[in-house]
Amino acid sequence: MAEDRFQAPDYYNLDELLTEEHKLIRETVRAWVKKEVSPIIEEYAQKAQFPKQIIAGLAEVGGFGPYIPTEYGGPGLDQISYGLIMQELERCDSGVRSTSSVQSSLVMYPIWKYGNEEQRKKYLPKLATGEFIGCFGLTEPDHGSNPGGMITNFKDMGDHYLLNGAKMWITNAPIADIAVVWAKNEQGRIHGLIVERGMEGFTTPETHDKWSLRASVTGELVFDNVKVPKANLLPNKSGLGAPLGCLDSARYGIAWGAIGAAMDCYDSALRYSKERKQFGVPIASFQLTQKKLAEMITEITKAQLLTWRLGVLRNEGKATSAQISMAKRNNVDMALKIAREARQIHGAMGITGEYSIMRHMANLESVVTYEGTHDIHLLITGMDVTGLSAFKNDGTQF
Ligand code: TGC
Ligand code: FAD
Repeated sequence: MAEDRFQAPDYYNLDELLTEEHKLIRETVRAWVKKEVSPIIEEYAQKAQFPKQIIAGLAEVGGFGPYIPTEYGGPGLDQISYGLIMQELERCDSGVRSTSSVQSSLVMYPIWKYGNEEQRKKYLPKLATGEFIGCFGLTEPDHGSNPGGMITNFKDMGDHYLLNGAKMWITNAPIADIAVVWAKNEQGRIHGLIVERGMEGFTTPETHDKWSLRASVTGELVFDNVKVPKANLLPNKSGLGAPLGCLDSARYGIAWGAIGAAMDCYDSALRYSKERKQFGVPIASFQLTQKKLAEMITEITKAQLLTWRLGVLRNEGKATSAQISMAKRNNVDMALKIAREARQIHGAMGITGEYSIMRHMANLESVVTYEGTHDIHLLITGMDVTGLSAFKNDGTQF
């Protein structure tokens, strides 16, 4: 990839809404990304490998559990700081942000919120430093948008639980030391279990041939009569609301992350259009190019405002799941459209690894699907404003 020349757009002076601490955290992550990740990310994406060597640095800049309290090894930051970290990571690559999202919101968050003190002390400090990598198993081969239909199950065998089933499309599964797995008990109630690598009957085959999130590793979780100690059940919340609560935190991070990807595409397109000449003039002087750039910066600015406000609501404990859902959907859709327009502005160069655009575009095709597809999020907003669920659409609610 060409030198990382990123300049962050801030059309509405939104920096004035940030504290000095927020700006320091953002600059620290941005500098680390430019020095350590930007120079290698394209090579790893091309090779379809996760750059494991970034784990320690990611932990140092607060990428693992930004809001986890210091007593459990986390940095204890607020929600705006968490968002800014996600923005800076995804500015480089959605896969890097994914690594951080899963560890923070889908593994550390449930252990912190639904676990007991022994589980918190045992796992959180090691997850915060990256000594342990975690993954989150909710999706199954036949249950993606409808996780409530899951068939992975566990039986009470007296001194342990016996876990059977399979999860699919799991970020970090092949490299994970632990997995937070959602499964039904004999009464059909969903619970979270911590499954550790090395438990007999637990395997994590890798998913190959992805055209998206190539610098992030994805796999399956297969449970064949796995004996899980009773101490590994998360005791403080059960039901579908438990995994969905984790998704609230992760979707919030994605809303910020998508702005990062969009900012990178816009910044690159703006610079390229001023440097690239056709018909004797910079392509930035053509009205059709300016229309694209003007629409991009408008949409980025709207997303920045929406997401900053959501962060304030999260800090106050007032953000609803539906508000988070709206920001995830809007911002990922916005970033995907900007990536496609930016690709056009770069002409043929836009399809090469010389620029980050095509990688962002391909990555965002996963981001628009995981953590709830675009259409599922439309239906969440639809349900919130009408009070009527369109998910099952079987007429029983009328
Ligand atoms: P529904 O009947 O509406 O709700 C069941 C229970 O859950 C509660 N609830 C929530 N609680 C907390 N946060 C939320 N966001 C919640 N949404 C709902 C709800 O109140 C209810 O509680 P209770 O006490 O009444 O039982 O459930 P449903 O079966 O109709 O499904 C609703 C739907 C479709 C919105 C939900 O299932 C959904 O969000 N589906 C999308 C699935 C999804 O997002 N999967 C993500 C998998 S993880 C992933 O993709 C990681 S990618 C990682 C990366 O690399 O970054
Ligand atoms: P489906 O649910 O089969 O949906 C297919 C299509 O049908 C979509 O367009 C959807 O919008 C539409 N649809 C479904 N239901 C409705 C409805 N009621 N009304 C209208 N349209 C509907 N999961 C995890 O648990 N952990 C992870 O770490 C994880 N990481 C992932 C990493 C990657 C790279 C990817 C691609 C996925 C990951 N996922 C993970 C899975 C992800 O959450 C699911 O792919 C997603 O929830 C959608 O499920 P699905 O792919 O089965 O699609």
